[in-house]
Amino acid sequence: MDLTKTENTEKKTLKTEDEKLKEQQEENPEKKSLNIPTEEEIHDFKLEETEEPVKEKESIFDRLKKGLTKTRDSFTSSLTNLFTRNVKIDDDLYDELEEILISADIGMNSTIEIVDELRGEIKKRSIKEADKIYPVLKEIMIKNLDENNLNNEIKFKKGKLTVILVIGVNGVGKTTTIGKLANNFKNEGKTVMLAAADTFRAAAIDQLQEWAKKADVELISHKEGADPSAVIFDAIKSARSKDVDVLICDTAGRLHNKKNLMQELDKINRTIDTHAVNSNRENLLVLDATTGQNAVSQLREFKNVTEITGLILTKLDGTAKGGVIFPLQVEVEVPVKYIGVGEGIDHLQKFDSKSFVEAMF
Ligand SMILES: Nc1nc2c(ncn2[C@@H]2O[C@H](COP(=O)(O)OP(=O)(O)OP(=O)(O)O)[C@@H](O)[C@H]2O)c(=O)[nH]1
Ligand SMILES: [Mg+2]
Repeated sequence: MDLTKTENTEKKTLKTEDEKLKEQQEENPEKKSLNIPTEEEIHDFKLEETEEPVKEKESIFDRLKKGLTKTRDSFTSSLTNLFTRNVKIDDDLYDELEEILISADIGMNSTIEIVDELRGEIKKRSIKEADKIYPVLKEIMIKNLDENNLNNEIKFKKGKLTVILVIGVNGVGKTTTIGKLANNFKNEGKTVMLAAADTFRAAAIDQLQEWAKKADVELISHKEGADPSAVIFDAIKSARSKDVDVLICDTAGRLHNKKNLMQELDKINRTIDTHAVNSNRENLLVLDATTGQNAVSQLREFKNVTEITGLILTKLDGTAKGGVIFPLQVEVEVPVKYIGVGEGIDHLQKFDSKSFVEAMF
């Protein structure tokens, strides 16, 4: 299969979607609906979160908001419509609410959970008017993500090597995300090394080399067709001798049901376990948010065959409906650690449930 071709087509599609979104926004600036956060709220939130320059952070949040425009527009207008059209809070209203949540990719089980909790809260708080439901719903959604998101930091220990293995199916954004992660960690003052363990084709090694150059970090690579475990073995040795803080390993795109590729992954895992004894381990699964419920199946399938310590959800600047984060995190219970909001080196952010739900509404 010509993977380069697949990438190019995907890139084109995404670009077009991006352009479409831009056009839509120009035609329909700042759609007003209930509870869309004000600029001040966004600003305050960002200030709490980090001490980095506010301008850049705002622009990343805006990018996520813009990416989720499609979801937000149909989601919030359907919700507003539902809550203003109905005066009475009854089963029909809850049924319709379930449909709206499911259409935002929230998934059946998470939707049922959210709506059940909402029913309870509405009763407990003696809310009688439908138009008071909206903020309670948002509160519950944030809480649900938060509860399952307590442990979404990558834990670094001073003086200890952290090895991050990045896996996922073809074209989800593994290599791009590694470039962004390298840049992020480097900006945090860590020393970073990359291992080009996608030896499937030369272009994959060159692509990672480009990212290494952009992020200004070292890369360990072998030739096309080499054993990925051998690349990782060398990289661990080199990282150890140079006191590197983080080693991030790229891997070839693979499906959980391709036996030989899964055996290769086993071997990679064993190589890290054996030769990076005492290191911090992370196995991050990259998922493309535009694939909706398919991303949930990918997580379940990968989780059955290998350990996954966290997720990175990419392409949230495209046509993705962000709701997929609920089944991933709440049902399968794997924390989303980072989200990708573009193709640039700065377009990765730590996942934060509050700003995510704010961007969705
Ligand atoms: N819009 C957008 N595009 C992204 C994002 N992350 C990755 N991409 C694009 O997705 C395409 C595939 O990215 P890669 O990083 O090559 O994906 P991969 O998983 O390494 O692919 P394989 O190595 O072929 O399995 C590229 O065109 C990237 O620019 C993102 O967050 N947003
Ligand atoms: Mg790749």
